[in-house]
Amino acid sequence: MNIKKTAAWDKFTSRDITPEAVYQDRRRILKQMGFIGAGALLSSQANAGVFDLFSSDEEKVAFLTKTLPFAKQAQYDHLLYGALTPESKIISHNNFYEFGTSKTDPAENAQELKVEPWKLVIDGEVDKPMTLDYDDLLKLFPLEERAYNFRCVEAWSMVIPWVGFSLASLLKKVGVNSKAKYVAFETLFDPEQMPGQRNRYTGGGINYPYVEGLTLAEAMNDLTFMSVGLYGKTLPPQNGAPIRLVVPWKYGFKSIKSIVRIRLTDKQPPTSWNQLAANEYGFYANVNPEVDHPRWSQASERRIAEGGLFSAKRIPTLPFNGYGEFVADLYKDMDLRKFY
Ligand SMILES: Nc1nc2c(c(=O)[nH]1)N[C@H]1C(S)=C(S)[C@@H](COP(=O)(O)O)O[C@H]1N2
Ligand SMILES: [Mo]
Repeated sequence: MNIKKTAAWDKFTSRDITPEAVYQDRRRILKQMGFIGAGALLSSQANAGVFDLFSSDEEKVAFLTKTLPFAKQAQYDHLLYGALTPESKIISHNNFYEFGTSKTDPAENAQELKVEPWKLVIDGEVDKPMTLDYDDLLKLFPLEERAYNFRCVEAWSMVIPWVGFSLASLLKKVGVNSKAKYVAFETLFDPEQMPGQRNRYTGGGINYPYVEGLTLAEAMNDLTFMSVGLYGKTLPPQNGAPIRLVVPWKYGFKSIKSIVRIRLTDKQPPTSWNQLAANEYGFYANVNPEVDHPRWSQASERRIAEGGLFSAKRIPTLPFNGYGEFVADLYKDMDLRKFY
């Protein structure tokens, strides 16, 4: 291996290189090192080898992402409870079952996810169906930074500074018609790139593609965010590149990654975790300390900070994950035990 450590990632941190150039250069380097193409090592060994080039997660992410321009949006910052989770934790402790079911699998297995070209189709009950390409995702809307509390249904949590735009701005652009009542989302289906989609055991039993959904009112709420980045750079593959949903008052599984389709419908769409275990994961999945998961309490959460999961402190979980003043009204006539 005669590539110097610094050379491998330095060239990717500059603002003005295109993502395609980054991707091609990354492929070239991986190829030179024998990780892809004829004679490549088995993929798990190959991935371990790629990461031997880097001495930290920050170096890995610099290799994979580019800086984004954005305006800071502090409107919801007073609702954060706790400091930002370090970037190194956000990009190394992930749920992305398409790349394996353990928390470290996505960071190891997702690095070759090809995000350009990308197509995001928005269709169904809309006036002007649209297909956005990779550049559109980053350029069609002014980008904002929004830091949100993020809580997984497994009772760990983080505070994540996302970069993106509100889903409402996208829905306004396509023009939602009067038949639309729900919004359905779909992740890329590509078993060649996503080992978890090749058989039901490696993919955690999910019937792929991963799908999610919101009511139209939830989708139009200003908090509902389309993220194209975090910590000021494009999303690393393991966090759902090139574009993912973030719904901060709901359990993390609603925040679907690597989206290829957004469809407006008149019927409540199926959702992946609900299909897998309807008694454990509802359609609404609002963070609620008073409704326990059948197998564990939701009253508190382990907040991931510097030390990672093992030294994470337990803190109380807040109704709607702290965002009640902006969303509780959406559910005022609902029994939240029934509509969990
Ligand atoms: N396509 C897809 N989206 C997904 C998942 C997944 O496995 N596949 N996991 C969900 C779960 S359970 C959580 S907690 C969040 C994790 O996001 P993060 O890895 O960026 O923290 O992504 C959600 N979105
Ligand atoms: Mo989750």
